[in-house]
Amino acid sequence: MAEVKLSITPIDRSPGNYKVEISGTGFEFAANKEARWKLMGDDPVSDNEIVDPHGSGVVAPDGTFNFTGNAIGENLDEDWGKDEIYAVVSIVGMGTTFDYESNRVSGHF
Ligand SMILES: [Ca+2]
Ligand SMILES: [Ca+2]
Repeated sequence: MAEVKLSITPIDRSPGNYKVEISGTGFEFAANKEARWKLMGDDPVSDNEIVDPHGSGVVAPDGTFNFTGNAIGENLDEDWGKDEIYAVVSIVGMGTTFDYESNRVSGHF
């Protein structure tokens, strides 16, 4: 089963900066296809897209991918109080676009 994992970790000695890692497994059906990723803020009414970072890459022949980006806390601060961030990975180039959501990462960014 296709699965996307998101992790957000503070960067040492760089206050307010975070390393974002998006990894996927089980994407054999999309081998060598393009995967575009973005981050979203989870909210009760409508989820907002995080402007940066975002990116794209290619799904490996074994159905995995691993993308990284840098985020500033200001962009991840999607909410008053605690923030809930998740990644959306879209597989393109297959006629239909397939979207996959990751786990939620909570924090005070
Ligand atoms: Ca929220
Ligand atoms: Ca916040």
